Amino acid sequence: MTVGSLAVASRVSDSPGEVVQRTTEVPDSETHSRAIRVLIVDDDRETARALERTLLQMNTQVAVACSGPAALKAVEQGRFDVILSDIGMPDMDGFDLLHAIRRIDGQVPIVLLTGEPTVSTAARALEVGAFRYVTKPVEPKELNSVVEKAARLYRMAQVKQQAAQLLGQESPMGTDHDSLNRSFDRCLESLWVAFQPIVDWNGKRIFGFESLMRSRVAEFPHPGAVLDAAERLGRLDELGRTIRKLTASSIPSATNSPAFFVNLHVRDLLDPTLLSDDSPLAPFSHQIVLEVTERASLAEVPDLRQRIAQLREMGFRIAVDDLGAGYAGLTSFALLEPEFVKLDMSLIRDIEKSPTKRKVVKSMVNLSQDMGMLVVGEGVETIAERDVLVELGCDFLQGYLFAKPAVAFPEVTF
Ligand code: G
Ligand code: MN
Repeated sequence: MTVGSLAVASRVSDSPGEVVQRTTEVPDSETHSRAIRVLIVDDDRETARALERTLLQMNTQVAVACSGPAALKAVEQGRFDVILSDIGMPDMDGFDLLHAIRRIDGQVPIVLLTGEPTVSTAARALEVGAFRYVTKPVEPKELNSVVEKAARLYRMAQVKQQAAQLLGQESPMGTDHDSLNRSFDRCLESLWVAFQPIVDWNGKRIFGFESLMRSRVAEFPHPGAVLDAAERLGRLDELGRTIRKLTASSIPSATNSPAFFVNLHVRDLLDPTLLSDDSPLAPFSHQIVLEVTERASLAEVPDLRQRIAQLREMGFRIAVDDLGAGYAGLTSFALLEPEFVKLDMSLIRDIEKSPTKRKVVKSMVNLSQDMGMLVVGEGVETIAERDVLVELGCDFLQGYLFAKPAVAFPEVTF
């Protein structure tokens, strides 16, 4: 089997290692938006052809590789906006290919396809940083939509990088994969967690603390930058485990057994160590509230209900974080049936000046309490905001007014 190079457009070859490229004829009016460059990787030529035919119906430029090594060669030589790869292939499977491509291009979205879907491969695909996991046969509509979304995301990543350069910000995302990995190693080694009190204002006591990850490495000046890098490097698991270990190590030194609120990334829900009995948080599970943000979709977590049920069985409680900031629907509520609800600070800001915000928050507080949930108002910065939230019946409050996140454990003057 020969490993072919990227053939010139419209040349057709049937040799298995060869990469073949075709371009759609695009009417003039559409040429302003550049064709999406897609690489299809599948050892089954029929499938590859079918995918190619579908994609050529949209504004794409398609190359086909019939093996992992041929695909790698193509990625080394050309630029792609999206890579669609089969998982089961003889020379190099889709996961190995994904890892190999990440060494060359840290950002290009990779969609993994499989004819034999299982929960564990789906979980693994997302854990290692695949953009999507799709089951074959793929409906043309779904294929087009996934490819379009992936290409758009890739362009956004590139534009963000350009913006950072323009603004003179040294973006670690612009650096190559290996040096980003090294910076991230340093970041993990020196990572620390800050704690911010969550108060019961009426009872004049600290109810608990939220643990918040903090970086000491200049390339990642804020937690968002750490998360972006972890996502890009496929190292979200390591990050989540580090945060949970650091949080757990502080818990024994707290007095009066407060609750501890720990933020989870959606991908943490796929990490088997979260559910394992010897995880660092497990001994304190009855004190722990796991926060799941409203900002991200939970659609990609297979078995979500079962995972959440298992966490509850272990003693953990669940909070929906950033309520009001995310998706319009109530899917996270329905799926998680949380014990706590955390209202996003955008709803809290200047609430005393906005009758609309007061009405919305009042309804949220009432509905949550009707469902047996406790409500935390986040990001409280002023006395006026505090007083309104107390009046509206918020159970707990958190924000700079009481204490900023700091080393274990900041105090509050009531
Ligand atoms: O998404 P999540 O709610 O977990 O984010 C909490 C973030 O909000 C933390 O980074 C924390 O530092 C920040 N934060 C906490 N209290 C306040 C506040 O009163 N005002 C503002 N602007 N940010 C806050
Ligand atoms: Mn939070």
